[in-house]
Amino acid sequence: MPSIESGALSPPPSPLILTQDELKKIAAYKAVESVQSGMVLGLGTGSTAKHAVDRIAELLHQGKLKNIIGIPTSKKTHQQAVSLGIPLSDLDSYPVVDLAIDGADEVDSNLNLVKGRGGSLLREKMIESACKKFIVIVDESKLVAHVGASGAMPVEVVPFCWKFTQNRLQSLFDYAGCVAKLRSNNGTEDGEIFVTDNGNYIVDLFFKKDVGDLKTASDAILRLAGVVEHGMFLDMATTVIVAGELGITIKNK
Ligand code: ABF
Repeated sequence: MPSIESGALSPPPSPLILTQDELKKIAAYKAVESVQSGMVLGLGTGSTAKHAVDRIAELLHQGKLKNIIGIPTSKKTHQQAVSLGIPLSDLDSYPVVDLAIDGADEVDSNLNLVKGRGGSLLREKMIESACKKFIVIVDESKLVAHVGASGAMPVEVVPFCWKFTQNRLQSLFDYAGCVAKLRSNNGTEDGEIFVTDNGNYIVDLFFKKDVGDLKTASDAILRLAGVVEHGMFLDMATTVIVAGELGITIKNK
């Protein structure tokens, strides 16, 4: 069972309502307190992880952190880190990552995650599965009872005969009323197809009913030829930091 710590925000809760972005920043800054000089760091993607990357750069420039190597989880984060002067490398050179800090789309009480609505799930999963410690940072809107029960479950697929793969994915979860949709840049069916950093497409799965055991669902998706990876991150997060109006909650695996 995950253990839970709670703490007041600093400064303590006030009548001021914090914006969602302020909550994301609070979670991100809390996570960066775990970064130590000399670490190889997985740098996450998304609006929450962006705050963590900014903060790491700030501490580097202040001389409070030294000899950090960042491994970015997307081209966008790569650009951000380069612009901030964070030294970068990759998994080929550093196959063991000390710590990754990244956001998520959904988090359940067992610290299982849905990620990839931002489109970077493959690099995120490669880097975060190579980590000794993986801290997930979210605002409280990301907490769910069951991952995959609401919103898209992204699956990265090769472009070759993507409709075939999409149909097979939908059939796989027929029992859960699955609707599989190719992701486009503007969210419409006839919009330009969204292409990942790896040149692949994303099929988003929407379930009307419970998919059942997540590990079984994960294995079934990964067995389909044409699938590259999916956005279920099961048993990977070691810590989840949740920022809410009443304070920070830290859940440890
Ligand atoms: C990444 O960014 C993703 O895996 C997830 O899809 C998304 C979360 O975005 P945000 O922090 O902007 O809500 O972490």
